[in-house]
Amino acid sequence: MSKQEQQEVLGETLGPLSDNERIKRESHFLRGTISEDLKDAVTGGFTSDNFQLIRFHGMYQQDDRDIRAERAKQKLEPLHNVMLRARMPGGVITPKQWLAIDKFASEKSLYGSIRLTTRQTFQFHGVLKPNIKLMHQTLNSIGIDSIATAGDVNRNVLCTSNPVESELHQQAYQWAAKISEHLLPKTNAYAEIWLDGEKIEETDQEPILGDNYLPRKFKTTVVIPPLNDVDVHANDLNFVAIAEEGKLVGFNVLVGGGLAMTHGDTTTYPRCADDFGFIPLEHTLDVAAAVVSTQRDWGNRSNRKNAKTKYTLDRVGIDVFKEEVQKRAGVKFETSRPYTFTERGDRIGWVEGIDGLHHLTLFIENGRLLDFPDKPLKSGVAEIAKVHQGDFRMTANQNLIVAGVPAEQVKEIEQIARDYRLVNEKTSQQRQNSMACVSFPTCPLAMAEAERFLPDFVSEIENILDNHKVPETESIITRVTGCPNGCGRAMLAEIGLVGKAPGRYNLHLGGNKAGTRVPKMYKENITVEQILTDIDELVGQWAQKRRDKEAFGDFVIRAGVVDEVKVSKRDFYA
Ligand code: SRM
Ligand code: SF4
Repeated sequence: MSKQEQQEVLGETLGPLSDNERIKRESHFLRGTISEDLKDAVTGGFTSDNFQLIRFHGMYQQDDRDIRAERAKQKLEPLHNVMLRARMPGGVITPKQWLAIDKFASEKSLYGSIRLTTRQTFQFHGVLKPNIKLMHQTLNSIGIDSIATAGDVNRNVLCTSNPVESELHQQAYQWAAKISEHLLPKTNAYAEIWLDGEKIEETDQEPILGDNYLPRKFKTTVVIPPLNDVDVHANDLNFVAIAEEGKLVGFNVLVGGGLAMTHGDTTTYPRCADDFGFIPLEHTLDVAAAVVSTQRDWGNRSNRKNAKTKYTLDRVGIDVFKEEVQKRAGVKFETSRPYTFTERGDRIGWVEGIDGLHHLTLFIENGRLLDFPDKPLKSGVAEIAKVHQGDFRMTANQNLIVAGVPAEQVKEIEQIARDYRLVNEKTSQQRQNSMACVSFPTCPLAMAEAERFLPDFVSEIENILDNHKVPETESIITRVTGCPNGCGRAMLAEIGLVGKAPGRYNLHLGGNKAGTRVPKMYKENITVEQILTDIDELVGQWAQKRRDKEAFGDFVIRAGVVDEVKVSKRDFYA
């Protein structure tokens, strides 16, 4: 490689470093002046550097956008508060932990809700400055932290949450937990700031993440085919479990997925991950560290919009990146072992695992657990937690599994779930397969409604399906994100709405059931009325002209409504 090529691979020719790089460098291993800022009672917020740094500790500064203008009129600063996102590899949480987070959300957060996320964890919204330390100490007392659930680090590691094949799930879950630990920041900053821990500067070394941490957020999953419930193609690094006779023997490794883009910037695009090949189990942690460190050294630190692994792969070439990972990990990827993904959703209702235990998946619309006037959902889960002897699993589809229920307790749990409206047989397949990000009022980046818009939008889609006599057993994977960042994973949906402005969205079509295809933009910046008119027309065509059980996302491509996105960099905007 010539010197110039080397510099290009290292990203040295991409321009001056972004300000986030300065913030990380000067942060003294993520400490900044957060502790001092916490004591400043004059403002409810954090200074600009700490505003970024608290993310590495799992928090975002927010304010309620519904009341922002009103407060400004009254010459008040926005009602600053933080959102916290916990670190829960594989989404596993015990009933005791649940009861503690339920209590904290009820007593100390502005909204009183627990929000299950698309990455298998929960968020508290609306925690005011005086309660932040208490929040971390409460979590710590029950064995939960929020380290590295945000910021330029490896985030919460996902793992297929379907516990039916319990033994395999258990093994996969243990790997998710190990990978999470292995890639975690080593600085003691979290313990010092939030848990009043002793200052231990000897630990100030980051052998994997590097002293300046990663160029951008980094996401990892462990998935058990044929279920792609974690949506691997939204993630930088994925370990696809390969089993022989029910025992995990290794992983196929997929690198470079990600869904975000920026309106009007065609250098940004959603992209599926590439298959690097198979590795035996014992190389898992080395490969994880090698992918992370290659991205650490080669990722774009000048332009944060082009900083994720997906862009590094497209800039340096997949083969060059893969070769470097092999070199750093000291392994050679073997030919990928065969596997297929067939579906993504959670199986709502009861299933019996191979170990004879029972698992109840509760559909939680938008993942929002709150006591609604007609549905006391949050109290219902707390009541289950009081008697449940197994654990809970948060899914990557914002649902909750009551896992590991012995046969003799099934009736009791079922009764509680029914009493609190956590079970509703009338919920359609369509609703179960629809999802939205948080968006308004808490998300500062929201351009259009998502969570608050989804329930009525789904009702309209249900009517359309009904009018065209689509059987109730069928549905179209429909997702809404309030802006092009893609938190609701609309860029892997059959119908994807991407927020553009209040009441206006870009309409994308053509994802598939397995989640292995990015949908293409069909129309830009259109109203909800227009979207429903278009969907009505297209569902009508689908219902009449589909072949066998052809899915909607496949039909719109075959019928030429949109082109297939095969290679994002080439096809997404073509
Ligand atoms: Fe996200 C930023 C919510 C999953 C891509 N995301 C945000 C913030 C924190 C807004 C901000 O930066 O201030 C949102 C907070 C809203 C709120 O009030 O809670 C937010 N993201 C969420 C959650 C809660 C959506 C949900 O409805 O469940 C999900 C939390 C996941 C978790 O537990 O860790 C969430 N975010 C995702 C996903 C989906 C996934 O990972 O499977 C994506 C797309 C996949 C990807 O990363 O490519 C996603 N979020 C983003 C981005 C764009 C990143 C990029 O590559 O440019 C941002 C903005 C950013 O980082 O600059 C963002
Ligand atoms: Fe906020 Fe946009 Fe993510 Fe929705 S997609 S939560 S609006 S950042």
